Amino acid sequence: IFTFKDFVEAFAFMTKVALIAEKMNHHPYWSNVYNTVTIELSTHDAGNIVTDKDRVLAKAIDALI
Ligand code: H2B
Repeated sequence: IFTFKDFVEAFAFMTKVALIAEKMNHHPYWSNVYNTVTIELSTHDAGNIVTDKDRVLAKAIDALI
């Protein structure tokens, strides 16, 4: 769960994550309410388990913070 100052900051973060996700062809299950972004990472192709793809994406997301 990531919390930001306001919606603009939260959505700017989501935009950055979206570009990384698309580049990786690995897309998060997430939600946004105002200044909060909730992300749950799993690999659907592998039956919704956590794989190295999720770990790599998680690290890339954390590096944005
Ligand atoms: N994202 C996630 N989180 N898991 C996947 O298994 C996955 C994905 N597979 N993005 C990709 C797209 C696949 O469905 C497409 C067809 O490449």
